[in-house]
Amino acid sequence: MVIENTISAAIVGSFGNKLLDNLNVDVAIVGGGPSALVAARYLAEKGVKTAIFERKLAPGGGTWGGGMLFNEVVVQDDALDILDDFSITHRPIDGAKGYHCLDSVEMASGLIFGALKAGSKIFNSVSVEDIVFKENKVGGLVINWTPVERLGMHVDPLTVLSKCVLDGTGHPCEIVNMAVNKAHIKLDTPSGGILGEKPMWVDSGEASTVENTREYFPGLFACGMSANNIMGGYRMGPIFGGMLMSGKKAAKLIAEKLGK
Ligand code: 48F
Repeated sequence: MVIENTISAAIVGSFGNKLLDNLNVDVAIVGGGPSALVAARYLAEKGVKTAIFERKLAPGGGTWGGGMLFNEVVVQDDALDILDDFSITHRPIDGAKGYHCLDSVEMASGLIFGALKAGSKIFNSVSVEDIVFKENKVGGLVINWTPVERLGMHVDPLTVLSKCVLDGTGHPCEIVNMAVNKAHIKLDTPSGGILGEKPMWVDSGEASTVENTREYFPGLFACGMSANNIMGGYRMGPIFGGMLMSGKKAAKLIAEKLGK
């Protein structure tokens, strides 16, 4: 085979095998933001078969841009152990005891690298356009290429089956929205629906992001800003400890559910 063909065959074959191997996973995670990447790493480390489906070309979600494109973020003491697990550098902020600054590009790339190295797979440029809903349970995802979605092409999707789905789609909580609007499920929330994110209150939002990370319907979990939107928590801006701790909590709850 000539080299051009060898390279193309290697890419197509390798990707084909990766996708085939992940058409049936333990946990299908939607979105590759910070909370999802942390969850993926700790799940994979426990031997849970985990794949992330991320709409954009680059996973990392809202991490890259820091605060208003100044590429630094802040993390509080409570989440430093997670940064250390990922070997991400942090330094204390003078005059703000308990808070640390870090480079947002190192954080995004470190979280992605850590999730992959632990054994999770990431499918980027893939949009989740629907859920699989069978026998009153969320059983997987309906996926398509993001360019197909963006161009509005009339192309049927493929499906990924999973024991659990984790909604890590950030502010819009897209997957839980689909479940509520299309499958007409009642969530485990005070109203049975999505309460809607409140404006900014940093410390309240940080705490509630972790509290609100849980299972909202059999087989359907939410983490990060998605969880906060579902339960009507406050937003918190470029402080990321809550996102990291939310991901770790999601991994623990899901692993327990799966008996791992
Ligand atoms: O929003 P995002 O970064 O998720 P997060 O883990 O973190 C929130 C913080 O970045 C920040 C914050 C910190 O204080 O408030 O906002 O909650 O990442 C969500 C990812 O999900 C992808 C989206 O492209 C982004 O990278 N995503 C959203 N909907 C879909 C999706 C979908 N339907 N299919 C695939 N990916």
